[in-house]
Amino acid sequence: MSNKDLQQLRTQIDKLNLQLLKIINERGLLVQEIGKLKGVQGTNRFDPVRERAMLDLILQKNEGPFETSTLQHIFKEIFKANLELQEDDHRKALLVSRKKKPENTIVTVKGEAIGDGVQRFVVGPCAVESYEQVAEVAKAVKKQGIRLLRGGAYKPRTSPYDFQGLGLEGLKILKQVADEQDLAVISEIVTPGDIETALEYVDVIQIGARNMQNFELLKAAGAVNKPVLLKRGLAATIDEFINAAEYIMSKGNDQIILCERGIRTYERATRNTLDISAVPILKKETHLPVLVDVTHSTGRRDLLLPTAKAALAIGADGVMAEVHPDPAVALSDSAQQMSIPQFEEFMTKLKPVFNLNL
Ligand SMILES: [Mn+2]
Repeated sequence: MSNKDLQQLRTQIDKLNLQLLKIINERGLLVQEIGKLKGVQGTNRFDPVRERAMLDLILQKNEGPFETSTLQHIFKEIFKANLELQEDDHRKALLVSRKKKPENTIVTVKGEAIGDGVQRFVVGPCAVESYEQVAEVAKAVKKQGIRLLRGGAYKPRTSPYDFQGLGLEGLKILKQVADEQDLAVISEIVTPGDIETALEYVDVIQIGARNMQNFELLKAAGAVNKPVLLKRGLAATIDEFINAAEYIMSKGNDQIILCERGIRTYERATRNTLDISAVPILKKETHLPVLVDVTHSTGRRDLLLPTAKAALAIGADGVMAEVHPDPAVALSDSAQQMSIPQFEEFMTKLKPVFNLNL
């Protein structure tokens, strides 16, 4: 074979490479279109039956010189790349993603700009039990320069026989105390039907861990003009958490605060396992503020301070913790709520370490 022949053959190869390139990209475009259709229909992007049929067709039509198994391997790689292309496209499209909006979302609640770089605290009792109880905690919260008061009026409990919360009466108490002390109220709502009523009483609607994938509730919260604090589900992946936030934002409400609250693992030393690395991942993947709930992630009073330090050090926009005037008699979460003196000590130990602007 002369050098000239070799050159000619190589030119032909180059031509074929360009044709392959064009065909592979054309295929990619078609697959993206299919992905959009599937997105609308809500069907799974990966369809193994369809993939098997495509591989069988290659087997039928292969005339060589390549072995069918070799070709099937090459095609399998093409299929994989195409599937990834669909998923990239899908992620790009998420409204909560950094890809969609590179700058941080700041959620302003009664003048408190959550996500502006200053780390904040959300503190209050687990459950609203009485006016006196909430008022006492609120005073201690305000004394620390904190303006975000939490409290549960509707309590989704593990057992139906446990205290279920005061309901609307609880929201009224929170609102009264917050008005008296000029604080903002964050409280959980558990049914879509209660959202309208809650607007009158709360400054932030909380969607709790057990309801993170209650899609009707997410959609209802997405349809109102009120900030939403969304907690990560107890067995939810970060991707599922992000998609839950997307449910809210897809309905028009972009005032969303995410809250990591621990996930269920095999570890029993803590009530849940605080997934601390979720914080920078969520900050990277989304433009939303991220809080860490140290009370429910640990379930242990002795771990509140070290986990709060970890949360602030890793870049959380705030820390959520529960405080009760007399934790021993609390109707819920008595093992992990701080007493008021314990809370004061907690804040005293955090203030010199972090720039909390308090
Ligand atoms: Mn609690």
